[in-house]
Amino acid sequence: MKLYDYPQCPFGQKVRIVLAEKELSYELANVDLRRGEQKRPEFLKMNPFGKVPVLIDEEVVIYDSTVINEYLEDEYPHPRLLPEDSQGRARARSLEDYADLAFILPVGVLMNEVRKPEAERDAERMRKGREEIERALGHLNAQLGEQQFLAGEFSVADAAFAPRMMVLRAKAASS
Ligand SMILES: N[C@@H](CCC(=O)N[C@@H](CS)C(=O)NCC(=O)O)C(=O)O
Repeated sequence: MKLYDYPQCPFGQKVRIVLAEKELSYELANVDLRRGEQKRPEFLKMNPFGKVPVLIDEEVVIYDSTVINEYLEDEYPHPRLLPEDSQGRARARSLEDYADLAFILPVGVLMNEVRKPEAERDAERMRKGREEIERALGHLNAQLGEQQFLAGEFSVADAAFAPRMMVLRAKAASS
């Protein structure tokens, strides 16, 4: 297998967690997003949206982290990263979607601002970002309750939250 990715991309990280959990070996091809390599014609042939990650498994080309993780689950079911029952599967998938849209994106917005020199930061954007992250963390805590994982055993939902959660923890520890 070959994974086209960019090291800091949280969506690629989601896929790499799943590949690691399933102990699958793969070749990593770094796509330099800063140089626009994702918009080159050769790359657009694999993903018309011009985004990483993209996975190639023999003749199969798959883009979008959620679709890639579904493919890996279908093709390499051990260990299982989705619950067996449809209710549990729906829960894991919904929480993975929530991680992508309501958590990964605002953390990215906040990180972009924090990277800038203090005088250039957009205070309003940071405030909104923090608010959205807090809302997402509140939802996450309510969903977790006393459980260690979001949908029974470790699943694609936990894999989706983990990368940005680690960035937030590192940021909190250093500030
Ligand atoms: N829904 C996609 C989102 C992928 C995505 O947004 N990738 C970003 C990097 S983290 C990207 O390739 N951006 C380049 C661009 O938009 O030009 C997924 O889950 O794979």
